[in-house]
Amino acid sequence: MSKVAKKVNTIIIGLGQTGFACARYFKRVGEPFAVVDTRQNPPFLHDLKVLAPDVDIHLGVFNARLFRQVSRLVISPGVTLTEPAIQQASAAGVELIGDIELFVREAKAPILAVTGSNGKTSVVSLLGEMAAQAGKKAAIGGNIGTPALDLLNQEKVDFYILELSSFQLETTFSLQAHAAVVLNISEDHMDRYQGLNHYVETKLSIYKNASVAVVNQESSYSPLIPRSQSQTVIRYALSLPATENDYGIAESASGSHWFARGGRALCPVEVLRIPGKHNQSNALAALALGAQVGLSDEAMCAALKSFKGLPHRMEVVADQEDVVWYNDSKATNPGATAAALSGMARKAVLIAGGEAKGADFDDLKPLVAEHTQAVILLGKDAEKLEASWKGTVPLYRVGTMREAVIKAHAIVQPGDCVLLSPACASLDQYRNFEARGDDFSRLVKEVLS
Ligand code: UMA
Ligand code: ADP
Repeated sequence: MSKVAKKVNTIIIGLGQTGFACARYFKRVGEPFAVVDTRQNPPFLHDLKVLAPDVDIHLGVFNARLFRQVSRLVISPGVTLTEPAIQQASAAGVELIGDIELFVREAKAPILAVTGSNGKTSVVSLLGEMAAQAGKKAAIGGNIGTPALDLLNQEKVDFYILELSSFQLETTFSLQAHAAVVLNISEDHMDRYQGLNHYVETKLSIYKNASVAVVNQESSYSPLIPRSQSQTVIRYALSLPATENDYGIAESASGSHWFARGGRALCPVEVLRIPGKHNQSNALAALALGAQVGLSDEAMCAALKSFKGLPHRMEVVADQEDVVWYNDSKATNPGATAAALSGMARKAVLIAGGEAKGADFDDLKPLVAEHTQAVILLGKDAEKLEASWKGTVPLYRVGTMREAVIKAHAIVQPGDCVLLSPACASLDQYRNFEARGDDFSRLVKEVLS
């Protein structure tokens, strides 16, 4: 069937979490819509039929003729805009937007918007904890897992905290964040972009029309940010703040290190329980953003102290016989694995590999040489990692996570650690990064028992 009903002006593309949230939204506002998905049995098919029994659902290859019959396509982030049928519709004047665009057109409370190649969920969660400590109601969503449109159902929201992926930013045009940050940019999703510049440009679009741009001074993208006269810029870095508005780290006379805004010391760095310099950088970003919505320094520091970190991000899953086992399954790109290795006081037996998403692993080579005693490689693109890291430390190839954990147990030395930080996506062997991390944690417990 390549026709939509006459009254339908909107097609939702993709029936995952985003598509189904869009369907609920359109149902609520009384806007007729149709849904398409390339899979024969997409995740929310049954739920959609319950929600809207009469809605047109088109499954199978995308159809340009169908797309040209409406005035807008609402596209899920996992669907690439370069799909020929989508491009043909766009050329014919059909509007291409995403769920975040729909959200920002409706949202009434200020928005804190967070993107970056790594650290988004950590910063957004830390901000959520800061809001809770300050007694404010923050509604948190986006790429973190709760579709943004669902946040519109919440009442008495003081502000929104949105985690935004580059995929979501591609289809967002009206965002006017109260404050926005790009935490860092390193190669990711290179299978979807024409090159790093295209990816960087997409990430930086979060700053467009933001009242306050929070900028990581240590990131190489910062000179590229488009400047606007009316925008306030607040910078942060892991060094002494350069101006009174900037955030950084100061050293006291006694040699202790403090998170600081300008000349004002906020709290000792050591209160932060999440490990590594990258998490100190995340804490500074959260402090800078939180202050923009009026959170007090006291509440924000209390949150830095109470935040325990998130599963699958440098999570200690065992500490036995002087060997620490870390689950960093969320390290799905080389930048995250670089942060894990740089912050490591112990030598690591690194378990890495999976789906490379077009990434280049050569930059990790010096860190592998310096911080690991051996590397165990698995997954679809293991060969690519092996080629990049040859000549550093012993590299072992295995087929499964079970073999990886058994091998790690056999070779790790007391005083060292075992680090699952794959630098790759999990989808070649697992449903998602959580399933990979859970499998690792379970196997570690089994092997150590
Ligand atoms: N689909 C097609 N054709 C395609 C691709 C997908 O029809 O070519 C369909 C699939 O069959 C499926 C639906 O689209 O039915 C899935 O849509 P989706 O892949 O956009 O995923 P959602 O379930 O809508 O989840 C999305 C985000 N997923 C992606 O960006 C890939 C989730 O981020 C996000 O939490 C959710 O919206 C709510 O906002 C996940 C993610 O992996 C965690 N993000 C990437 C990352 O963090 O690296 C960007
Ligand atoms: P995201 O939501 O952007 O994927 P997460 O907070 O979930 O970010 O962390 C993903 C991975 O990146 C984890 O391995 C984590 O240890 C690492 N990470 C967190 N913050 C940073 C950062 N600022 N720089 C580099 N890596 C980071």
